[in-house]
Amino acid sequence: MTPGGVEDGAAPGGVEDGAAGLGEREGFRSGFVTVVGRPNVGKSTLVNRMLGTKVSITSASPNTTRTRVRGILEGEDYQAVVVDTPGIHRPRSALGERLNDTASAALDDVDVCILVVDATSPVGPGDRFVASRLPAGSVVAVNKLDRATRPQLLGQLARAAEQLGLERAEYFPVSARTGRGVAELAAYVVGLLPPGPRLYPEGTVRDVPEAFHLGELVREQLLRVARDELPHSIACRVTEWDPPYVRCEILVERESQKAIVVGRKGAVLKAAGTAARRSLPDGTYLDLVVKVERDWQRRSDVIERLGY
Ligand SMILES: Nc1nc2c(ncn2[C@@H]2O[C@H](COP(=O)(O)OP(=O)(O)OP(=O)(O)O)[C@@H](O)[C@H]2O)c(=O)[nH]1
Ligand SMILES: [Mg+2]
Repeated sequence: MTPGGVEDGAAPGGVEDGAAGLGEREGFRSGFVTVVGRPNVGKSTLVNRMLGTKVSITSASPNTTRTRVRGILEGEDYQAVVVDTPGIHRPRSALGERLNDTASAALDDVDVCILVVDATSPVGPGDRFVASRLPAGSVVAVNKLDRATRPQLLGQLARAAEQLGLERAEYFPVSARTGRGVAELAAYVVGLLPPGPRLYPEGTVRDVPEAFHLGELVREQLLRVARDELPHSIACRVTEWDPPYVRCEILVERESQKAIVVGRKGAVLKAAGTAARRSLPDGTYLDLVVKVERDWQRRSDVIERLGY
């Protein structure tokens, strides 16, 4: 059996059904909240924090997120589809170009944009480039508040307001890591949603195919041990989804990288498998297979096959 929908193509249930479709009350509001910014500013950590659960993987290296990842934030009278996106950057490979295209496309159809900037590093050309593509009324989250001193934070808020060139923007200091300020940000964003129907059945947490999500969890574990260029070279793809048997391929670009990912006596691979299995039903057999796919980052056919 091949994994159902490795591609991110599943239409949200009931969108076509219109306002009556999923039993929402009068005055219901809904829409898309897209989170954008440079790599590594904490977009995925923030999305997870807003949703109270992990929908998107995070790591200390840039360009971790490679696809649009949708999580659903809901209350009695609203449903927000919170969309995590790849960090927008100066691309150096076909993969990098794909990530930028994905992030840009996510800006086409949004109700609210959250631009995330890092409180601990200066607002720079990368932030301004992203900001220049955002609609008026976007929301700026100045993240990593836990690591910034008060003067640093105040300086960053002033610089963001002055340099990002965003009209009618609101600024929120937050720490995605500790959660500080995130409830206020989420409440503000929910208040901006237009009237609209429920977009997903009540209780939906994320719109990411299970097989793809599992591959991501495996990759997240491997990113913890990866250094230098290796994070960019790792890709994970579930090639068989036949519970309790699940097979996940791990691609790297060179033999030397394979040795790192496998680890001494298979220790790294084993630890990654154990951690990833925690999110699978008991008794699942997770088969991890490492393969060398030379320079896959530069090959659009492989990028396509990986679902990026
Ligand atoms: N101290 C601190 N670190 C944070 C905070 N938010 C995120 N981080 C760290 O910043 C790093 C990047 O976080 P991600 O959420 O993966 O960043 P991202 O913007 O999604 O990155 P890409 O997907 O690569 O574009 C990780 O090491 C996070 O733990 C925060 O509020 N405080
Ligand atoms: Mg991310």
